[in-house]
Amino acid sequence: MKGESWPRLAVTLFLCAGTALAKPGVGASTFCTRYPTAAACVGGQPACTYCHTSAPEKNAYGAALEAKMPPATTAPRPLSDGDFVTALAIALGGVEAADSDADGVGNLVEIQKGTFPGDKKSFPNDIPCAGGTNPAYTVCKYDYKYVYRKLLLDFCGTSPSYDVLDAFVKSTQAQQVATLDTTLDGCLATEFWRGKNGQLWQLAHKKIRPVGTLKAGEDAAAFAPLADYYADYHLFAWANTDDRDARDVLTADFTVARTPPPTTYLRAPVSCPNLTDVECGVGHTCIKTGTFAKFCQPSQFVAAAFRSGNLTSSWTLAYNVMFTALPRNAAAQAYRGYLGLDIAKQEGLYPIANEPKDYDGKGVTKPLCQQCHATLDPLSYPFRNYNGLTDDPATPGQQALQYYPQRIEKIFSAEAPNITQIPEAGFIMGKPVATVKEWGTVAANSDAFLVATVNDYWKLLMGQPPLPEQNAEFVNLWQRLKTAHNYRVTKMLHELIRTEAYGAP
Ligand SMILES: [Ca+2]
Ligand SMILES: [Ca+2]
Repeated sequence: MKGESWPRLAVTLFLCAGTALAKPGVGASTFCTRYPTAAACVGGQPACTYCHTSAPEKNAYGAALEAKMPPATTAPRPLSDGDFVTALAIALGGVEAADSDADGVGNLVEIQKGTFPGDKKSFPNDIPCAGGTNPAYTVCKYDYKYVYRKLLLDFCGTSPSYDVLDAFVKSTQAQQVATLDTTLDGCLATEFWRGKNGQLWQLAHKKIRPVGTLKAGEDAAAFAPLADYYADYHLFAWANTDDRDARDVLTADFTVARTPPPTTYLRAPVSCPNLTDVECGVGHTCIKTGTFAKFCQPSQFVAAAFRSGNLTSSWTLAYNVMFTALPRNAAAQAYRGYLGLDIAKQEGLYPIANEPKDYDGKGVTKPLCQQCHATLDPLSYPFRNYNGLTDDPATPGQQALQYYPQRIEKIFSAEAPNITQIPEAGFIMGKPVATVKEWGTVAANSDAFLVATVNDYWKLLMGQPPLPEQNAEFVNLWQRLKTAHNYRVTKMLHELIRTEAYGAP
């Protein structure tokens, strides 16, 4: 693979325009310590817009908080982190009863129901079942017939015949409940749901970001076959079907093969010295690369000891690392795709003290950049040895898409004076991690992963993110995905179809 032959992508730096918050991370964490089940805090932290219009201008809620902070005359600015936390905690309590944006609903109620206390156009809309009759369904109440039709449409892509629906309606409620469960299980095994380009693959698109003109392997592009992202879809589908752990998508050190229809996903052997292409599964070849053993999955060149699911897939390294020294895009895209935290939108900021260091000389210590890069750069450090497409001049064509120790020293040392000082240890969500494998484990075990996972399905099945009045059911679902179902998505889906949000027309 010749690095020079592909177009260089400009390094994307996150320019957090106009942010002059005094204490972005500290403020958000103080808020979430006080309101841990608020919609703005489940799995993440409130964005700057919670208190600001365009920073430093505050919205009505932010202004109300500021008025409760000790005046600058008695408490000179900037406050220390400790003083700020203490003062903000008092201020938060002091404005809970007020209705700062004058939309008729108090701040505390808005915080708990997931609407914005600083935006008068955002308020809870949970008028219970007012009027409205639909002759075909029992409106505003869980309706088994409605659920049966919706479930078949959502998970099987079909509608029931008149006779089938009639038989369902005439069965007892206990039978209807059982029919819904068996129907769901049947649908989850269909090509519509789990097959190539099926619903599950649609869910994965935003995480994987496929580019057909760069595809290798099955359905390879004629122009520039860089890597086979079907491997990423296979692992995602594996982790989200049958009795498997959804966290595998971020932590697996194995690869997954897809059978011909009826589609199942099989764990492929890590190395396959004696396997044939056929035994490796459809669309997969048993290959040997460089000094490593043979691998079953096409184009997965990272050695198993350094693999962490789709974080380190060939496609991730080809497309998100590409030619960059410090792979910020790889870290940011994983953070956004799998945890729902978009640093460019100032989500998931956990600034680390004395960061960023700007090892690669990109100017990220400038005030406008510093705030986001204090989170993003430490988030990216563990990826420093994962090589994209850049050649090591000493071994041209040998080091693409691999974990390559001393990668910065060997390939990028001329890019900036301090660049070789980039550490491999970094931070994710404020927690120190030594490697990408640790990064993946912390990410997969986080509330953010649970929230993002359930939110994906919720949006697919309900057509939009949870409404304020649905927040309680939503929180229950993602919390139980961990506590009751040990990360089995199939079990979560059986609960999801029981919710009022899904079953009330
Ligand atoms: Ca209000
Ligand atoms: Ca409001």
